[in-house]
Amino acid sequence: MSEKPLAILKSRLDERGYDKLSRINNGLLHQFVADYIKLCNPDEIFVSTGSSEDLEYIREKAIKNGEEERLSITGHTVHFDNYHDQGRDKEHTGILVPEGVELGPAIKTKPRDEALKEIHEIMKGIMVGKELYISFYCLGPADSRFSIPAIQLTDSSYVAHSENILYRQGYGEFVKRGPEATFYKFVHSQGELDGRRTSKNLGKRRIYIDPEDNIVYSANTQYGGNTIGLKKLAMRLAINQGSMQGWLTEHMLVMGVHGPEGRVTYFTGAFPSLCGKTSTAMLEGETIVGDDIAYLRKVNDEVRAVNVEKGMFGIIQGINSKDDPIQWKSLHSPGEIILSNVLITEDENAHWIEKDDDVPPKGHNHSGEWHIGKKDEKGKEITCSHPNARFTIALELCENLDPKLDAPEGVVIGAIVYGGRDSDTWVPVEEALDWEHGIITKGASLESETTAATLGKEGIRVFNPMSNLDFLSIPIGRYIQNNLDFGKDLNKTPRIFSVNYFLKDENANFLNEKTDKKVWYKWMELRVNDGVEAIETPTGRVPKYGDLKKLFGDVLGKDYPKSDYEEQFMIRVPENLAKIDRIKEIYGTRVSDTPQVVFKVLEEQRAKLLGARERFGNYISPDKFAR
Ligand code: SPV
Ligand code: MN
Repeated sequence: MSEKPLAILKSRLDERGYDKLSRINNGLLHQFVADYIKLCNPDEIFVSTGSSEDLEYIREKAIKNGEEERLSITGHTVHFDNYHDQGRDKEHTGILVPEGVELGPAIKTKPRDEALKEIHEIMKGIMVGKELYISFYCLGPADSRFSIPAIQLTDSSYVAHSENILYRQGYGEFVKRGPEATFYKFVHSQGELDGRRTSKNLGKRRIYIDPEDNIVYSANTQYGGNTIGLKKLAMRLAINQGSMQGWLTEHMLVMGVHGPEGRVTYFTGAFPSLCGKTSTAMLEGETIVGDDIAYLRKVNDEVRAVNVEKGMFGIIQGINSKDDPIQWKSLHSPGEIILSNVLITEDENAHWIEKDDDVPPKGHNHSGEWHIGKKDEKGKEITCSHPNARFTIALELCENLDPKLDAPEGVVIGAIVYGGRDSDTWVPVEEALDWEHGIITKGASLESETTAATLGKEGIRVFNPMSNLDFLSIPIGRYIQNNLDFGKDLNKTPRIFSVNYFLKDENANFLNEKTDKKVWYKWMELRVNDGVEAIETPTGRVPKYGDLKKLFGDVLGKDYPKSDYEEQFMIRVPENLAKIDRIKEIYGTRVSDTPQVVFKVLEEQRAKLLGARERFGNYISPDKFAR
């Protein structure tokens, strides 16, 4: 007979560690931990209950073992990933599917049996000479119907430290739920390290998601998007679970937008990586609930959302004192912050792309010792920080934190926003005609020019429905249908909007300043509360010039000339028609289970655009549609 899990744990853990694990009355949990201790074979094991003492232990270990270095500001540290491990590895990330299951050509899958064999082979003995950290978390607020407990095994103190900043501790939930607990499981190993303490065997980098067992495996990588189990890895498990249970897991920020007389309307917003999601969630004057992942449920015929996380793993590129004053302040105040892949100078200060002040001439960064002009092995100039360099911070350190972060029932959602990197098609802000129109022509039609958040070439327009394509673990058509169904039978359906922060003129200059988005959110808040009228165009409802002019004055103290409005909000018929062609082509060829209504709604939009072109030409001022 095989050894009992508790006996294995007793033989491998010290007394305190064993005590902590055996206090959780859950045989499946013990079995899981015992299995992976046996397989990975760490030298030491530390169990964290999330007590301040345990959190301190992990923080200190990250410094002692060289995964992080202290910086000049108290509490700040820096971590480096391998030069070639700076983004999510889409190529080697796969959903494990049993024989006969198809998720369609746009979702990366691996045959389950084969992949399990491969990853177990890779992980055999992978933690020899290392310490294993075992931590417990709760995805979502404590005592909430939204929430899911999770356990992480990792040999990286940086990963455990990051999770302690980003997620709510869950040891108590495990103890409380006992044998009832169903939970997500994450096993990560950074594998062998090089002299700079970064993962060495990138050829064997693998991230495998197994929805059948709710386990995710990650090996030979350190970059957060590949390793922080609770983040994008858990998201794939939750999308699958939500699909079976009638709720949604979305790549969305959650924020409170503050209207007149103290009114707060909660928004969610989906944006692909590096498209302004965190800076939107951190807009001055509004309050943040979350910046990356939300669970949405229908409760009493309303849409409610919680932030799965309690911290941010945000992009640091471009943060400066003018455009991002709140983040700027947090990044210059003492507190627990991990920076990753930025430039560190001799006096232990951090610098990043487009920070205030000049780039220091030298320092060390994700490429090792660095100086201005340094080139990599392909002759490409290495920027001072990586474009996907990040900061990890608890939301409680942000002065704009919304008081409802931990509300077990979440917040009622009044609006859902979709936006991507789009230089020439969508207007800066537009309301969908209704739920179905919004889900199809905005969410399901989202495209974005690629960025540094994933490995590969930047600047190519790609299809990214709801900005969630990278994380889907169910067929795209089913996911779109789930979204369509979600809006049915509601008391007050959230309004759906699109935004475009990246519209350019013919000389490739941005048509808007970064801070203009403050106005778009105030306008949307008024729309949700019937405080302002709009103009119905073939693509949706756009603001009236006078309303924006007033808001630009009130919110930004800025004039808003009519010529700016005309240029930004003209309906670009050829570009919109071309987009419909692209999207229809994708849903016709790369998605095998597209709901028919997608084609119908896109065709209706095409017909409206063609009708408008007949009357007014290719580029049409919104005023032409005003009644
Ligand atoms: C994103 O890229 O969307 C992120 C960071 O939020 S990652 O953890 O890499 O997914
Ligand atoms: Mn994200």
